[in-house]
Amino acid sequence: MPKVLTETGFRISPSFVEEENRKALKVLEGDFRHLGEQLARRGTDIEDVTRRVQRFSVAVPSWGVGTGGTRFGRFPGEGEPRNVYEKLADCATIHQLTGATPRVSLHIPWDKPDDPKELIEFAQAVGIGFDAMNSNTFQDQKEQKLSYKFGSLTHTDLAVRQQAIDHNIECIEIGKTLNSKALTVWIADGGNFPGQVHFRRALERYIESLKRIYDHLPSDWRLFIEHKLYEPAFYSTILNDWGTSYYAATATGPKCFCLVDLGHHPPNTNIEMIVSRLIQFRKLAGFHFNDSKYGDDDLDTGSIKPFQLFLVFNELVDAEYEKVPGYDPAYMIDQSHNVTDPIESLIASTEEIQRAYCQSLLVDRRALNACQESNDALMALKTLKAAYNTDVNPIIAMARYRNGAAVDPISSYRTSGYRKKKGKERPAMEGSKSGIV
Ligand SMILES: [Mn+2]
Repeated sequence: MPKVLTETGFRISPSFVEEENRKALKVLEGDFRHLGEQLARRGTDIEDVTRRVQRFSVAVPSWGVGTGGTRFGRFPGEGEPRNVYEKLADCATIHQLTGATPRVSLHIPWDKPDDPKELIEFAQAVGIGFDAMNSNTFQDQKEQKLSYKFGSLTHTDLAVRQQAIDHNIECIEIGKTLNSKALTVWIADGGNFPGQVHFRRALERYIESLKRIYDHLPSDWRLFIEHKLYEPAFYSTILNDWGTSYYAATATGPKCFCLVDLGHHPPNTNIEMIVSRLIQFRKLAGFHFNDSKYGDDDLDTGSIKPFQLFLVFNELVDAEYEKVPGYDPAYMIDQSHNVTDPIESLIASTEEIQRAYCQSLLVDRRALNACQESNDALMALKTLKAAYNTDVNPIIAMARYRNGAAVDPISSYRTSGYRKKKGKERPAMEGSKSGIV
């Protein structure tokens, strides 16, 4: 057993979860049976849907278990994780209770391990694996020679670009030891003033840099890029929309794909249509889930626009249903938790993602296709709404139970006293903070 395991302290015992579940099971079984009868009348087998929900998973970000912040500041929470091991311990707790988050996405250098072997042993001991690696060239590090103030992969100075390329290659090297299979390139390059950046030349430099990173990609890895309308640059960003992202991914190579982050578009954008386009063009990498009212708010998934989330999943499930070749989306939550316990927010968000997926599985696709072919607009919407308006809580709870997780994860989490215990175990350290962009 790795030495650090004993240092991360309290864990919720499996017998505690079992006892909590025992109390909730009778009511759940009744609700599940009732919903099963309803769905059977619609020709849907609840057992089949439940099995598919059981198999569904989403990655959690290591930076999501600390309290985030805004440009105004940050209000640290009790018992926040202070290092990568404590972050993994919190992520493992989320997986223990949801049964749906078996992988963690690391951000380098925030999570750079001193000893990758020890980190793997620890992860295995707490039952968690590693998702995509995330690079960071949006802030300067202590030992760093050159500054990213005016860009990284698109910088006018070749030496700065090379430094950023080298950092991304280092992320791949660390990821190889952790059995990760993807690199997400985080890019903050852009301009705050008209005239500051030559748009065409900057994009050329970006794609050239991306190709140099791509050259180092292992054969079974994928490279993810992500468009974003604005922020941190407020006038122009290098990958400002999905079209530019699609072009850059295509120019870079067949293993380069486009991520969609729900908060990276102008308000009222038809994001489900962007998803459909990227699926059609075989370039959808997957998702960064969160929710948005105005911009990249990083609010909890499903808290603002649950119908939009359902419509996005409707496209994803449709691609599954039609067996689009090469379709293999990577799902990750990318949120900033400012006023809630991050563990509770990540549990609740996981549940909302499962809900949208489950509702999409209930769409009668033959009926929908018939409506589309006969131009019956009203019944097409009603077909979608029949699925969306179904209360699928019993399926999600049963999927959790059958996966050995908690029937009511937030209730069990609160009853366990996890946060209070971590508050005692993890006194705040000078300089410990969670970054989020
Ligand atoms: Mn994102």
